[in-house]
Order: sequence, then structure tokens, then C-alpha cells
Amino acid sequence: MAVHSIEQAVASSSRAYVLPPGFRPSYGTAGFRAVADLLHSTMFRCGILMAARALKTQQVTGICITASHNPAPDNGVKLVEPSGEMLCQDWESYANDLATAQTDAELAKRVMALLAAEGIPATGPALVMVAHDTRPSGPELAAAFADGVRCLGAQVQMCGLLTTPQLHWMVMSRNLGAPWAESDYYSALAGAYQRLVAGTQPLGQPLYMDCANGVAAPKMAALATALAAAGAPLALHLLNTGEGVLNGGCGSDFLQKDRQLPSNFQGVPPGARCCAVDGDSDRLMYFTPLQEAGGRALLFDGDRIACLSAMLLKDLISQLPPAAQDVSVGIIQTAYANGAASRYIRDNLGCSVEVTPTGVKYLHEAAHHFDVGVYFEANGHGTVLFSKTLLARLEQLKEESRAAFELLALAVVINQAVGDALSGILLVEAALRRKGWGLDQWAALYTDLPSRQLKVTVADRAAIVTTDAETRVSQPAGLQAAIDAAVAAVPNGRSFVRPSGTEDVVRVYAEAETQDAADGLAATVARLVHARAGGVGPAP
Ligand code: 16G
Ligand code: MG
Repeated sequence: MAVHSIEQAVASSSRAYVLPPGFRPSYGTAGFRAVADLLHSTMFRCGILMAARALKTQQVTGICITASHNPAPDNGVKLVEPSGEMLCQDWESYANDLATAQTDAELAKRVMALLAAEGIPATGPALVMVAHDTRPSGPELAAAFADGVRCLGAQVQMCGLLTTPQLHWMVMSRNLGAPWAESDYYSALAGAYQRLVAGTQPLGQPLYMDCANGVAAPKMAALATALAAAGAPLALHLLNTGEGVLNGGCGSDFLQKDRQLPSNFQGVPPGARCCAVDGDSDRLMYFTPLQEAGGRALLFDGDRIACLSAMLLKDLISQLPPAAQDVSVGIIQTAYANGAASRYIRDNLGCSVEVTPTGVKYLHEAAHHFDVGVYFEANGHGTVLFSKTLLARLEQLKEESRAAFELLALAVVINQAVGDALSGILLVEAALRRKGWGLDQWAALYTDLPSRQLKVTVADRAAIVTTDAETRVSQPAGLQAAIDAAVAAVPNGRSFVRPSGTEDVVRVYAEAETQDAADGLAATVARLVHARAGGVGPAP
């Protein structure tokens, strides 16, 4: 398309997608998110952006339209690089530039500036894949996105309903020249799972899965069919499959925040193996109903999934031929990792630990520093990344070494593009099955230190600036010294604060030897934030 016709196409198509007055979208930790009614212009503009990214890289890009664990009336975007990873951070500023242009003409100018700055040819084949979660606003927003893609003369493939990680996997596979259809996803994961659990006994009890009333329900059902066809059936009870409200009283976020059983789990027997995912199925939490009254749950969070994964990896690596055992395994965590988990990894697993700021993109990047990078946020986002060099070495060994063959299967079971709850379930199930473990043995690895999270509303959360992977505050001056003093007064205490990337609040985390001490420390630190960082409303 000629340059002037692109400018015209953008300016004229943009008339149908007016930026709502006063709406100032900002690319947060994982993309744009807001009430769905506000997002049509943002979607259209993201369509232009991802078409430009496809033209620039000469590869397929993608978008998943989802607001993840947010309430059902919200929506948002997760933008997918050709590698299947999240949009590269260099391009986030373009995303903001386009999303915030005030007029059609200004948008067209900013698009032309982007194309010029990146040396993007005005013509060329380009394809963008689009999927959405179960939110009612998804199809309409997908159409707005598609209109944006077409402004640059690129093609759109509407993939309909998918989990976020499925779309990431499909983009990655397609660019690698591998089978990439949704059905290929199921057969690849199921076949690899079968190879991992061959010769081991089924766990004996069914897995109860909370699908958060979202996209995971139909997709897990399809995966279960593929598992049965591959000869490795998984006994499953799917709950919260869409009869209730998306993420309403259920899902991994609800479970982690409240440690209460999700809706419809009241009849599930104490001790049963249960798991929960979020609205777009990129977060996973295992749990079990506790015996005591009150509907409480014992959680097996991202830290514990990381430990189990690292154990499985270490076991397999130790079975490789001696000359091939030199494999670096790193575990990537955030400051939210429970202190007991970090200590367990250091003292018992002998893996390196790296701490990054919150947000999948930071952990994912750090995971590339190792032959195998295991990254999980405590909230259940994560995966295990294998380096290309290691995969090539394993390929050469797979005929002579069963462990190499199984490590390769593990690399297929675990989504290599992005954290994936469905593939995470297969990882956990395979790890437990291979050890012959129930939840009791998994729980016995370590005991979590009691912790508490609080939110504080301040006039401007950007007033809080952090360093050292969000473990320390550099601004406002004096706040860190006050937090240090509060922490020093609590045995085994730890606390940090950070501005949220998804909500207009400052988050406070504290842990200590007892729940009372953790609660007290969190409350003290919340008051310090309120007093020194412009707290709004009554002090906590
Ligand atoms: C987003 C991030 C997640 C992070 C969370 C923190 C992705 C795909 N998701 O959900 O990794 O833990 O934000 O939220 O990156 P917060 O900044 O509000 O605490
Ligand atoms: Mg999610």
C-alpha cells in the first residue's frame, strides 16, 4: 500500500473508533485493560500496532482479547510476538503512543512516524492471529482489532475462543514451521504427557478443577479427550464451567486472595486434589479443602509448583549420561515468593535463584539465562523454558538415554511460549505420578511462612519508586528506613511495597513467623505508606 494511502486509511477507519473523552489508556504490566465499553479505539489501534510488528518481523503476530482474572465487564489485550512471547518491551511505548492519540489525524501521524522510525515497508505480506476469552465483549472487540490490522494491508485470522497461552503457542509454532492448529496443541501436549507418565501408576483419585467459569472449561475438556486418545487418560471433575459469573467467587485469584474454597467446592472431600485457573487460563494454583469447618483451602501456589518442577528436572538431569549432566537450572521468582520456598530451593535443591520485578515479561526474560529456567510467580503465572542449545543436545542423546527422551517430552508438555495453566496441570500431574506422591508429600517439602497482603490508596502511586527487584523503596525519601525499622521489630519479618501495575493502588506484602505478626507488620507498613506517600481517605 502506498504511504499516503496508509495515512488516509488509518485516519478514515479511525472515525468509527473514537477515543472516549477523558480515557487515557496505559500499557500496564501485561497490556491494556479497562471496562470493555471504553476499549474499541484501543483495540483498533492495537490492530495497527500488531500489523506493523508483523510487517517489521516478516512473521505472524497475535493478540488475545482478555482481561484475565478481572471482572467480566472488563476486557483487555495481550499482544503476542512472533516468538510466542509477550510484545517486546521496546514497542510498549509505540502501543501507548497509538492508544493515546487524541484525534484521527494525530493517530495517522503517529502511525506514519512508527513506520518511518522502524523502517517498515509500506507493503508486504503480514498476518495477525486474533483470539478472545469468554467475555461477551470479545467478538466485537476482535472485529475492531481486525479493522486496525487491515488499515496496513495486513491479513487477519480470526481464531475465536482460545486460552491466552494457546494463542501464544499457536503463533510460536506457526513461525517455527511446526503444526500450529488448536488440535495440534492438544495432541502435542497429550502425546508428550503420555511419554512422561508411561510405566507409572495413575494417582488413583480424580482431579477437581475450578475453571473460573471461563475459557478453560471447554479447552480442558478437549485436552482430556486428547489425553484419553493418547492412552494417558486423566480422571477429571470440571467445576465452574460457565454456569456462573466469570471469575466470580472462583478461579485462582479468588483462591489466592481469600484462601477460601471456590463456589461449588463445598461438597469436595477434604484432602482431594484440586486446582484452579483464571479467566484466560494462564494462572494455575493447586489446593485441597481443609478438614476444619469454614471452607478454608490449603494452597499449593506458584512457589510450590516451581519446587516440584525443579525436583522433576533435577531427577531427570541426574539420570542423563554423566558427561551430559552439566545443565544449569535456575529458578526465577519475585519478591512475593514465600521466604520458606526460597530457603528450600537454596538449601535443598541447590538451584540458582534470581529475583525480578513482578510481571511475566521480566521473569520470562531472566529464565533465558539458564539451560532450563523455571519461573513461577507465587500467584501461579509461570512455565519452564528450555534453551535451544539444551534441546539440541537432548535430541542427540534421546536414542541412548531415556532421561533425554523424557526431558524432551517435558519441554513439549510445558508451553515454551508463555505460562499456561493447562500445560501446568500436566506438568504437576506428571511430577506427582512419577514420584508416586499425593498432596501430603508435596505439602511436606516446606511450611509456608504466614503472610499478608494489603492495598493502600494514594493520590499518585507513581510517587512510590522501587529498586532491587521491588524489594526496596527509593522514593519517597525516608519510607524505606521506616519500613526497615518496622521489619527489624518482627522476628523473621520481611516486608516490601510496590505500586500495582494493574490497579490504582500501592500493594503491601509482609511475612513473619506467625499470622498475627505478619498481619501486624503489614498493617504497620500500610500506615507508613499512607502517611508518607500521600494516602487518600482514612489511614488503614
Ligand atoms: C499481571 C501480570 C502478572 C502480575 C500481575 C501483578 C502478566 C501476563 N500478568 O497480571 O504477571 O503478577 O499483573 O499485578 O504479566 P499487580 O501489578 O496489580 O500487583
Ligand atoms: Mg490470566
